Amino acid sequence: MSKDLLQSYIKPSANSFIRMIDATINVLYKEKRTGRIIGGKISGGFANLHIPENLVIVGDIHGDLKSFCQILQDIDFERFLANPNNKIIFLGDYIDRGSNSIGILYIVCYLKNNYPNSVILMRGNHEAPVEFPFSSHDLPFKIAEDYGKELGNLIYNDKILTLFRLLILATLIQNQLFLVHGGVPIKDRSVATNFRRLIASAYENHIYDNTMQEILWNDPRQIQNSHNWEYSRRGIGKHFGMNISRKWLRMTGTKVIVRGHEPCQGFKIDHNGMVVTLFSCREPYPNFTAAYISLSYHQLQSVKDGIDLAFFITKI
Ligand SMILES: [Mn+2]
Repeated sequence: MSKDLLQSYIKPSANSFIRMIDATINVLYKEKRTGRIIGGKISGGFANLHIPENLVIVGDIHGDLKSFCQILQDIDFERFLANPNNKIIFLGDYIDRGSNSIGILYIVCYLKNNYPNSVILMRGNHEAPVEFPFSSHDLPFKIAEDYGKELGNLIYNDKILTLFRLLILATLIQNQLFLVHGGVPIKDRSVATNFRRLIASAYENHIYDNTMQEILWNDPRQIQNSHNWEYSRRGIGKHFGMNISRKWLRMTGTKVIVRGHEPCQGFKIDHNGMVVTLFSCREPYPNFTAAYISLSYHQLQSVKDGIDLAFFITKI
């Protein structure tokens, strides 16, 4: 990506920012209405994909434009995304903490608009609905700073919150990967036969059902108690143990749960290789490392656990 191009993304004018978000909202509405994406299906908040020709996964970005552009450059994104059988999947947490949330939002919208079949935008806890308050959500203030209070309110409340509602909550890549931002929900009764429906409608049900909240906030831990979960120290969401990971892998017929949500040295492996955490920013977390996953159809097909998958992680 050229420097000039990059500069123009850093501070889009209010008009071009609004136009870009509106266009993305339309693309996402259409995707949900038709259920169609090349190489898979979309059903509400659930994306079901065949193994793509090439796959890139990006974890938490948190407004870190430098790491983000490095990843796009590394994968030669224009060539990569021009093939609709390739997929780049973002695990969410595009915004907050770093210095360039607006620029990142603008670029990910640009990518979804221009390459709708090659890009999956998932929802992180920083893209949560207003019913889930949490600290360090600085985007609304940054927007008011850049565009003024009145216009800023309109951009955030009418445009950005609508965009967030349309993001994907979980992506299944057939036989291989199950992707979420935070973790798998702890619930187990009657989930087995209809986990697709549970996730597809998790946003619509989020006021009285915890599925969405847990997908966005949960973390994998070693749990000693018999239910294999405990409340999270984050104050929202839960810690899930190895048995719950095993259950979800069996239910979804996949081999690894891939998630973001926790800073680490690029990646970490939990639950004996059943869970891989990927982290893709550095600016707001200078003591940690940014990384991304990149692999081909045949490479992904050969992955049997998180230890195999880690072989395809590049630190930047
Ligand atoms: Mn997160």
